[in-house]
Amino acid sequence: MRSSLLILILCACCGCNGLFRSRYAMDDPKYAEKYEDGAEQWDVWGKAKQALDARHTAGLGGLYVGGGVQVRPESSQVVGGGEIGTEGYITNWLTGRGSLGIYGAEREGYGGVDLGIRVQAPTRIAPFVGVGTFQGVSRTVKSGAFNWEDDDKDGFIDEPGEEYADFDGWLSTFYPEVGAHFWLNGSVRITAYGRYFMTSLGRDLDTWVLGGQINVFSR
Ligand SMILES: [Ca+2]
Ligand SMILES: [Ca+2]
Repeated sequence: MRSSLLILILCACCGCNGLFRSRYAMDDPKYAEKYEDGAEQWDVWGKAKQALDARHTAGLGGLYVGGGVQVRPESSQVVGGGEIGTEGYITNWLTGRGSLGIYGAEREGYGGVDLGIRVQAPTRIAPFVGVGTFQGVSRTVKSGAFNWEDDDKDGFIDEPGEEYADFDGWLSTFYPEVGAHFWLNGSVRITAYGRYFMTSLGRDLDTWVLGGQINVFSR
């Protein structure tokens, strides 16, 4: 984070163009209005302010796609998935978001609705903390070898290796979240996050979900 800030400030000083140009969000009307007359070439602090300022974000809203994986050192299965949702800036430091997501592995999975809020710095590189909840259904594969039923409908009852998929009902999770955003320009933002999933199935199943998302905002 510190090195990224240094790069931004260095680029601001050098007036370099491209990804790290000092007036990065000129495609946003409010930002463009504010910095229509850019800082003078050797106005280092003026350039740095332009390069870091994201106070114009209040009122922005838009769609995002994202995805992540569960970090479970004790399991060889990788549970991963994706989501599509919408996020909006209530103020320039507070966003609300909601999405539909589905995550799975070969033998398990879950899908549902994700809702959350984030408190973030109104800056181009924006660390944030948040809280959220995921509500949905989960599915696991269980052994059907000892229940006197032909679970897989293959004409044999309780044959070796017989299994069936079971929906466990509602999976309800709550999570705190930490992460950081980076604005590519005035409308596109990329994000990396970590969420500590605490599920209704017990503390033994708590996991970290590491993920990312890309948002496209407009007014
Ligand atoms: Ca059976
Ligand atoms: Ca069977």
